[in-house]
Amino acid sequence: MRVTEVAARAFRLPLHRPWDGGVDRNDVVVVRVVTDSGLVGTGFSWTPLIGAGAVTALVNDDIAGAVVGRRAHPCLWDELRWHLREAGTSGLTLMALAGVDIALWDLSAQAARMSLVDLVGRRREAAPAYGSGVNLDYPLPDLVEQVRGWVGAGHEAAKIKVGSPEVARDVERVEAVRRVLGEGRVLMVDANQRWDVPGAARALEALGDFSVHFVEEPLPAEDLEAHARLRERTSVPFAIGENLRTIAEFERAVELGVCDVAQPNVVRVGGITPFLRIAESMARRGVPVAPHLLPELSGQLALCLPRVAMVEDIDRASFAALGALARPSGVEFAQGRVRADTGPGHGLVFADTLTPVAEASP
Ligand code: SMN
Ligand code: MG
Repeated sequence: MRVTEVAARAFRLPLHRPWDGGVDRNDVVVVRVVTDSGLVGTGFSWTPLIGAGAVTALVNDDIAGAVVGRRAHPCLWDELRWHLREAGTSGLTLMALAGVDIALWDLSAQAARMSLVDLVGRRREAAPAYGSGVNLDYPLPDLVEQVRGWVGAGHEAAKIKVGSPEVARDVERVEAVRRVLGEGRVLMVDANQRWDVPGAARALEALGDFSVHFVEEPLPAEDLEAHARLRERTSVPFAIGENLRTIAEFERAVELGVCDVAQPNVVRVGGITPFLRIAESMARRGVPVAPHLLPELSGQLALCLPRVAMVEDIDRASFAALGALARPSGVEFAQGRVRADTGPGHGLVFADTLTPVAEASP
């Protein structure tokens, strides 16, 4: 099976309620990889706000030519990363590579008449999930209502945003959410890199009464040394990784003792191929993996990982919730678990009615 065509197109997915920081949409770059067998693989890249045009151009201008004529197989990954090296070995390059890699995995699974989960290697029928929202700017009643909704949907764990200008505001919100969750459910907080070391130490101490299961991204993601300094000042476990890109970065974080839960994002690390390598490496080091966002693909990968933590059920921002899919993906969150029954490939079929980024108002 050889590749005859690779084409990327960017589409705009407006959010139901904007995320703070002016994020009113997610963009998805859909990558079609056509083969001489008649099979067509679908991949995607994704970004909340920045980079869809650049990713589309990288795929169409710089990756397609290196893939057409080749055997359609994800083992092309290392070669393609080398091919792209002059544009950088991280960031946008990996986001573009992800679109092609996911399509090549989709093709391999379709060719084997298997689901992606079964091709990668299903280790479990279901994985734990948690309710999650981008809610730092929500008034307290909205936050409480959101978390009540997750509990109502059967979630046993929830993650909310912290990092308010005043620690007292975070304390009030975490206290209110702990009350909704009761003692028995798991509560996690995500600071999205908003603190420095003293600020994080102060806030985490102030949250000490609420049994916080982990704090996510307490500090600027690239400053792993600062995480090591914070490690000396708090016993709250750290979940990091949504802004790490390479396996070397994940391994260094573990070496420094600052990665208790690893959260690679399958698009940001460059696709399923590097995602699985990172997951294997983390498992060897005893670190569970909680795939970041992208629930319809993360939910499938979680069923295959050697050591899985939890999958994020992001509030009203799955591809399905954003109206991006032509039919149900087969990935379902219910009663605090995620399951997948996708049919051949990864089962994601993007709707043909989406608004192209080029035609959307800025
Ligand atoms: C997050 C990051 C990017 C987009 C949406 C949400 C957040 C999370 O940090 O981990 O849920
Ligand atoms: Mg996060």
